[in-house]
Amino acid sequence: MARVKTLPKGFYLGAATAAYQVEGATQEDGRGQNMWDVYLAKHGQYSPDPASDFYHRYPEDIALAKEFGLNAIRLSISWVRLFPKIDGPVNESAVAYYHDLFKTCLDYGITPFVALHHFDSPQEMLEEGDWLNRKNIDRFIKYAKFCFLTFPEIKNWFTINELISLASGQYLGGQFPPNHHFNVSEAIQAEHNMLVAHARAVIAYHDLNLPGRIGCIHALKTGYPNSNRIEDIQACKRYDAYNNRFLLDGTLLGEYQSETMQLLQEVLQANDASLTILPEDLAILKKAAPLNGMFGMNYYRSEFVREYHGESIDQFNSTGKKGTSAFKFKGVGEFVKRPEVPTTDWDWNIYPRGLFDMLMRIKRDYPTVPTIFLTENGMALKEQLNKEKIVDDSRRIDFIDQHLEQVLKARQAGVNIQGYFVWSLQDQFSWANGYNKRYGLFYVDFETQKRYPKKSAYWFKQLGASLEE
Ligand code: BGP
Repeated sequence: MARVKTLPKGFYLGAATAAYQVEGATQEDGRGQNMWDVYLAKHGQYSPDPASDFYHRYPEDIALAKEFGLNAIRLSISWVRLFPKIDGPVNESAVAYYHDLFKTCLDYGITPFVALHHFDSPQEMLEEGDWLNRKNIDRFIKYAKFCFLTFPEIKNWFTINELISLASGQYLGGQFPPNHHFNVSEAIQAEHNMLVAHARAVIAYHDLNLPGRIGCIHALKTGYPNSNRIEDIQACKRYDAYNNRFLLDGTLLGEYQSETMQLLQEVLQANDASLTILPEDLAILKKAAPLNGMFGMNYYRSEFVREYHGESIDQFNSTGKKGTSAFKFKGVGEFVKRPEVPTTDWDWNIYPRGLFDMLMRIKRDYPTVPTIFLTENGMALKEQLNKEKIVDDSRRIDFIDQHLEQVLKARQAGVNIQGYFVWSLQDQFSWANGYNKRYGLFYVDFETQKRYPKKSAYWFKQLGASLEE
């Protein structure tokens, strides 16, 4: 029995998507190639086409969102659809496509929150070092300004989605192109450069004086020391500095606090790594921080951390075979599974309290934080339609319910959080896992592309109705 039955007035109840994970149509209408197109074609774990065929079926998906109680949606723009050559002319058919997508949302009274970059750098950008090359920051700003001016109907912009997951996927775990393993200099440099790119886009948006707001999205995970041992407490602080604090400082304070840098130095030293911060970077971060009009937080899980000084290992569970993952980061710490904490089939801890703790920590340590949105939260399941063409995803309902409860608790404790976006709207493929890791409110039969509302969609409909009472 769900505990959350009503939502506060004015609350955004949404669902999230990412262009590459839903659109498909990677070869249509003059679209260029992004780094995933090339990587997946070479390694062939799965095909990005047809994905959820959102490129053609968005009218149906947006209508379903409306019918099932949502009043907001997260979308992203595919950079290579808009600019097939990174320094080339705009693709007008992509402009028309996104105008129509946004109009469809607005006509239904569904507010679109749009990200400029959701893990999908153009291949040309990757070939020139992706975020490690500052020339690409200039290109991103050009692309961002184009979007701000071309799509004035969008009033809620996000710059970059999950800087940490992108940097770690590319340069630590190696599940994302260019598939480097524990290159700590690259990972932390990419994070810093993306923070600068975010800050420059925020300043550019502000300078254009448009009637909307902008922010970035961080994937935050609360770290808990696995024991009271001082070594585990210190390991947890280093993990937190790498995963959360460096990014929160850079975005919300516009400066890296000395304790953050001290902890990060320990991470760098243990890995013979280095980080270059230019003086002008700091000025940019400082200027942008108060101009953030909102803050997106993605939350899925928390971690229990034990000290670790051996060689780094990321054993990645991409198949949903429980208990097959391990993460050990030299000089930082290793993740420990705790018998009392349930996990998903992909070994992600289910720990709603971590969401509350992170929201309270942000309120305490970053009191100037603008309006917060929980921009992603959800549970992956392996699912099939039953004979009645229903998916009983009660476990997902329970997961979302427990997390929403923590959001409402945090609001009562004074956290300014104004919306919840479930990951994901419809089933879509997962970057490093493929098509069998489903998160959607709507089941997608990838053969026929037919949509089927899951039990969770009906529950969402009731929640959505409570907003109108
Ligand atoms: C976030 C991404 C999403 C999505 C989600 C689930 O990191 O922003 O794009 O994929 O996590 O992750 P996964 O697909 O790895 O299960």
